[in-house]
Amino acid sequence: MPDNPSFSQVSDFKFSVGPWNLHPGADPFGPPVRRERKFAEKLKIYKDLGFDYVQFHDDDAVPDSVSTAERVRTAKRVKRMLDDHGLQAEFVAPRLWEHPLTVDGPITSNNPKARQYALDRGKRAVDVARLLETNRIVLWPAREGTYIRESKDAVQSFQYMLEFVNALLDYDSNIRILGEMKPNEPMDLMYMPSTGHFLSLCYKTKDPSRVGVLVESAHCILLGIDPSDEMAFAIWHGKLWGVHLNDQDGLKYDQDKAFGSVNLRRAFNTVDVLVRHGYGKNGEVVGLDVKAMRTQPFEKSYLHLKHSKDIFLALVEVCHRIDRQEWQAYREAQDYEGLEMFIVRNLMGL
Ligand code: 3MF
Ligand code: MG
Repeated sequence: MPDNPSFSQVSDFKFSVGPWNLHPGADPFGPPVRRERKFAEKLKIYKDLGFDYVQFHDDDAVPDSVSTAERVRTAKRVKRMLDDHGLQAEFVAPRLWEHPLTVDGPITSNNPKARQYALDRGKRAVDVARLLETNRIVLWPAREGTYIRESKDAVQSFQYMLEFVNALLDYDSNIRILGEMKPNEPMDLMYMPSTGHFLSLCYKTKDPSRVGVLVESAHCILLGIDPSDEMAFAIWHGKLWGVHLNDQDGLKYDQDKAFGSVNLRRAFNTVDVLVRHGYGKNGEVVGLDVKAMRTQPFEKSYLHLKHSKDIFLALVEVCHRIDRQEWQAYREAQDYEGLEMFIVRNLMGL
């Protein structure tokens, strides 16, 4: 069957990763086991592996230790390094979870000083984004929830989140804000656990056309829902502006495993929804948020990036090759046992 022209082609897909995706392997129970690579070494690996974009937290580009006077110069140096490697910045995300003022979630904190910190940090991220020449700001509200329910007023907290987004929209009329929602970790319960929650906030902002979402596979799995459905929901709103692809073995801690490595069929459905809806044709990037296993030696601790990208592209091929007429016939006959075997056969290459 000929390719459907509205489908994304392999060439429509541009890939990104963040500096934290090449990491020394520390986890909450043990120290680093590998050397930290220099930023330039990371950029070279990204380029060699065929990535086009880099994801940033504000301090990945401009560390907190850099003085205000030096910020612009530092960010410009990072931009030049990107240029030198033929890479672009995909987004900048304000790091809103490490400073002492963020312990109780700075945006929804009861402490006005913490809320002011969130705003200042958000604006700093926008400044960095401008210098890196991207207009995408990702908001992962790491601690915007509660340790105990009685500690905050939930209605007031939603209002604080709306005011935060509005303040950033006001600060720069060019930026777009992509909410990356997650149901838990580091908090027990988040105020906006799902894409749907953030989308409903988006329509209350002063400029909904500049607010959308980034959907991460693992976050959906932690929520007990299917990533492809969550992406479909955002696509239906015209608001799937970013993805973080990875995999996750059930309702555990956030694992950031290589894309497709746990559940290939779930990964296929994810790729299929992106391919069928032309993801990437309007500049959307295929972001990975994956981590190397702690057992990997330094020399091989980039393979999770390569493998995730290879699996994604192999699944794009399956999407193009699979017999859509046969698929449709199973649907029409309501022969779902047959459809299931058809999908599994295609995934096994049989
Ligand atoms: C948390 C995440 C983060 C965010 C990143 C950008 C390390 O579960 O997925 O990745 O994606 O901070 O907002
Ligand atoms: Mg992520």
